[in-house]
Amino acid sequence: MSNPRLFKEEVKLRCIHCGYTMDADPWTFTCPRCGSLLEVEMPTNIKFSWDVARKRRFGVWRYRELLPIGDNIEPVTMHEGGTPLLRLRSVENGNAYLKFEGTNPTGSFKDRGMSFGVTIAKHLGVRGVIVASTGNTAASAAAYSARAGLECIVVLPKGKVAKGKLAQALLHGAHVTEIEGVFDQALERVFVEAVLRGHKDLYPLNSYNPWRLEGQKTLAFEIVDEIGVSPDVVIVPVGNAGNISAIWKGFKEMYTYGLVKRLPRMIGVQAEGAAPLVKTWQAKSSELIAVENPSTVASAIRIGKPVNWLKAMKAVEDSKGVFIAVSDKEILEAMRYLAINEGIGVEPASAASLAGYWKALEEGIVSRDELSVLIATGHALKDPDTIINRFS
Ligand code: AN7
Repeated sequence: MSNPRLFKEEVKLRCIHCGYTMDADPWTFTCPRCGSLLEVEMPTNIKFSWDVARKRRFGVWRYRELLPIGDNIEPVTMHEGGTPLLRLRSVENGNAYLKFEGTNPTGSFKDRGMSFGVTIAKHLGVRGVIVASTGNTAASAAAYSARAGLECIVVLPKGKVAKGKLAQALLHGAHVTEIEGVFDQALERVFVEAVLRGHKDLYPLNSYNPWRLEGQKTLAFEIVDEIGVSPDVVIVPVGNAGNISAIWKGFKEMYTYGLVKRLPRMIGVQAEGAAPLVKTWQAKSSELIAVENPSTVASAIRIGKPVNWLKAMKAVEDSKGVFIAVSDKEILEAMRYLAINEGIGVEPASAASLAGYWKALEEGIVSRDELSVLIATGHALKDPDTIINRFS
């Protein structure tokens, strides 16, 4: 039998800056014309029905027709996604739901994109995958590449990764390289090793890889699958800004296909000490205002130069949303609040979505009766040190 098609027919890559469009290619990460980021353009005519989809398990692969992957490609999966959407009963009569991504196989939303990305890597026949990470991407890449029988190389900022995440990367047998500096330097290193050198033996799975984000857009599909409509507001903690871009893409595609009648406002939340997108947004700047030495208790989003900044700016602008900064104190209060009042244990970065929701209510950006979905990106056990140091 001939090799199955990796991508569906008519899937394209499109530059988010100049609009240049090219054929689908797993190894092109920047626009050949202007160097900006690419996004996956789905075919206009797909066959999707909720009834057919709902015969499959709730999760990433339920929505196969809405993903660019070829019909006969076998996924590398651990039943990621299908996470609970929990009503926050105690939040001041608000109409807020929390999508608890901590229940994914490795404890964060990264598993959605990693299942998708490692499926591509396996099909390409590479030796392994490589990622820079603040922790969760490393944990997820390590587990999914182990499942696929691939090597995994992770580049981490030394001494700055929460223990649970480092432990997972080691447990699953990843080769760990630690570098001086923050995530942004680790990412530059991976880009040089995996992309600029052009060896094509290690598949890079950071979020400049537009294919990985296709797995993450299923967060939007699941929300609509469960509540039947688009919420009014979706609130997302933002680091490298891949997730907010992916979720918005998911909603937009459902709108294009007539699966929803309206779109939510996207609210991106950053920590005050690592808020390049809030600064760029407030200054209405057409260039990223980077943060040189990002600092926050929420180590997952301690990122000063988000690679997907332009995608995220567009998502927030097009959706009539906003970027909000919250302090470490507010993040820790929200984390403790969820744990004590709702029984939900999340890591600090994830609690930024509740802290952002509170701020948005206070500032009149969101009203209490609006249906708001808060993305809680990772599990509390990821970062036990913060819990023991701050709450005991
Ligand atoms: C719990 O693992 O960047 O805005 O290298 O782990 O898509 O980057 C993690 C990011 C939010 C931000 N919440 O998502 C990594 C990494 C948690 C996270 C984010 C991350 P993006």
